[in-house]
Amino acid sequence: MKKPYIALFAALALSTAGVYFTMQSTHHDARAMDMGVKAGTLTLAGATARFIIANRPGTVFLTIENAGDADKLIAAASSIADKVELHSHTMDNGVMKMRHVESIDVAANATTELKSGGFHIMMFGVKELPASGTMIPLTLTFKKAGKVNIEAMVGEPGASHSHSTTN
Ligand SMILES: [Cu+2]
Repeated sequence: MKKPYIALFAALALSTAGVYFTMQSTHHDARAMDMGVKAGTLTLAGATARFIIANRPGTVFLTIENAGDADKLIAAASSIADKVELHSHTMDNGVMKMRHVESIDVAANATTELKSGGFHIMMFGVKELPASGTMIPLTLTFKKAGKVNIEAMVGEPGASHSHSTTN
């Protein structure tokens, strides 16, 4: 009587292992993102994307840890967006303004944070609003580290970034 159960358990264990190895061997998934994606001396972690409503630009924040020489984030792209830009936020007479920048410096042996009120990545022309909790693909290009594929977790639309406030 017990044998079928053991066989079933073994089959389940094997299929679980199969899924695990598939996830490990494919490009970066949510689990890998938690650990950070490594590229040369860089570790990219905690990428999150925020979308307010369809046809409005989405914002991406992440942390770039650099264990080596200075680098530069020079471009970003995504298969779900028409255009992805690097932006800065600066205070201008008490008003937060954003500006399209050519690059974002990644300091040597330091952590660079792309965050609300600072440097960030903006996605334009995202036709279908990604559901919160899903992962969206993003390719970041660094001057030294080259192209790095990451995935950003889509956050709640309510906690979104706006260009006219500090949020
Ligand atoms: Cu912006």
